[in-house]
Amino acid sequence: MKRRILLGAAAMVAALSVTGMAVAQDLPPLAQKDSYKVGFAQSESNNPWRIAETKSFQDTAATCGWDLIVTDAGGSAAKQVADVDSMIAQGIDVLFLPPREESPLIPAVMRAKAAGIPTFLVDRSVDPNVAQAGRDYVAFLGSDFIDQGRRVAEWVIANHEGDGKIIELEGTTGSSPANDRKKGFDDAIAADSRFTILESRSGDFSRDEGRKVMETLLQAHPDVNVVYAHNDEMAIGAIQALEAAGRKPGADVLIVSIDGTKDALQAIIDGKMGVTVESSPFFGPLSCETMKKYASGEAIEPWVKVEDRIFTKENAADHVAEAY
Ligand code: GYE
Repeated sequence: MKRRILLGAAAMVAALSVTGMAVAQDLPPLAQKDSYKVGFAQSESNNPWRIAETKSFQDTAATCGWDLIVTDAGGSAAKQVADVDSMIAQGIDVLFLPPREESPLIPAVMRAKAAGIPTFLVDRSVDPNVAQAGRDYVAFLGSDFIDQGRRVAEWVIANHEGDGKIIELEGTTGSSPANDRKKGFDDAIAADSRFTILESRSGDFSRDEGRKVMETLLQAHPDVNVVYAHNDEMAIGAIQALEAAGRKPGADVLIVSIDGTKDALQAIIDGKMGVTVESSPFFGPLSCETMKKYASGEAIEPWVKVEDRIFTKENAADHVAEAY
């Protein structure tokens, strides 16, 4: 790990020291055309968030002049790498990639660059010590996951009375949102001595895994009274496990999470969940806009940040109809 950090830093210094602009000039250019062969290499389709994201790309294709190839890696980083290789072989002009995990997808990013294909990371990022926006790929389009975790923690601190005994359900191990949502939450909650994290374990961002992990952790920690899930699907799985064990989510256990799915907003309306900080899956229009700017020669920020709302009992009913 240390060695990789050093190598990454050395490479960056070398690139910068040639001329101030060398980093940006390293990227493959994109011609201005009426239509583009575009690849979107989805990581999995086992939850409403991923399905909404894929649909957003498909809905954008016609208006943005995309001849769109979509693949589904079915939850395997190795398959996602192979999917990108196959897109490169098919001669795509542009790649949109949500890297399932931070490190395993880096070779795919590097091969796309070597093939002269500009790559935009969408919704998840890669290890910044190894691959960098503005040098190895154009930009990361997505949310501030550390901030999302911090906002959940701040909401819990402000709204939970008495001591908090927390179970944390982490997202996919090695994914940027799991790493950062953990960091943001854990650092912020540590500032209030009322709270203890009893245990933190991965539920792979999936409802079913979330339910199973919650079942197991509930046996070990019956005193839990707060569940922080890194996404709504795992929060819903946790609610199912708690109810099956005779607990009352919303009354004796506070459930908090991230995303803003229809089921989560409904759980807030039903009083079973306290808060979900938004993480939008609707990347199609932003991807189109950013790609067109890049093709026209405009400078692209390394991080095209998405602003997230927050959903609680104050506003969940206003948004549930349009949610996915
Ligand atoms: O929160 C989760 C999905 O990468 C931001 O991945 C995304 C996350 C999202 O599976 O539900």
